[in-house]
Amino acid sequence: MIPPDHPRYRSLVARERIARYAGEGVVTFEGLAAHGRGEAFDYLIGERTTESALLAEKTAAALLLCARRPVISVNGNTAALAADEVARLQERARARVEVNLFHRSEERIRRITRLLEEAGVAVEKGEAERLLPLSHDRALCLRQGIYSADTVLVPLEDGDRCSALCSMGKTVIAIDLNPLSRTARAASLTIVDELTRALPHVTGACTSLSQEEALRLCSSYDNRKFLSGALEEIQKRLTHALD
Ligand code: PTJ
Repeated sequence: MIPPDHPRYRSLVARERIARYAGEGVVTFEGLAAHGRGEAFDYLIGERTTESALLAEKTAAALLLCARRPVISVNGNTAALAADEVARLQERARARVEVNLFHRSEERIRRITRLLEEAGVAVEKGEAERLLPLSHDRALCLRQGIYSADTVLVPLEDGDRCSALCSMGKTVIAIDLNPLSRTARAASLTIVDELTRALPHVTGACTSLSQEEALRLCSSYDNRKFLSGALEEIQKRLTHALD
């Protein structure tokens, strides 16, 4: 039982969830390592949504609203930490949700699908085909899902698939606390924020953005600015760490 007044409450709750779902085979051991890397970068950006990340979150909402076929790609960590938020975003963004795994097994797909459905997510199903230009199992996806999407939201991604999706002409929105990762640099738009803080902001903006503002954001964003915004934030915090 983690006391809510603990200064690191959110982080400890997230750890507890990710460890519990690792025990249930939803999250992999590699997913635990990825979570730890995320925590380290979150510390560096001050465990809060920066101004630059908030603008990226609004821009992500605009891209989803302006898309013809938006798809949210969900892996083990995302399902464990944010199944409810994925359900809310799916509804507001009218997006399809597909489970796509790096460490793929039919058993994990089933478990993650069940967890998402219990949270109210409508999950795409069917026979996955090797449709992405990749040599590992992340090439497997659904024809009516990720393959046909024009815009894909990929939380906690690996760089290879992000590049593959971009090379297919898709708009790729990544959520990644590490602004230096290959994913962050390859994506069309990167949200450098923690997943469970980022998703509610994207969902909220899906409701509040006017069509005019959404179109303006879609046509004027520059991912390098979001990445340099995050790096400047980290630099500032490191410079003043002992003040
Ligand atoms: O469930 P699977 O089999 O698809 O595997 C999922 C993982 C996450 C293991 C897989 O995609 C992977 O290996 O990812 P990477 O290459 O380690 O990248 C994950 C990135 O997400 C890292 O750059 C982390 O900093 C970042 N990250 C981790 N936790 C969070 C995060 N970013 C935002 N919010 C988090 N909670």
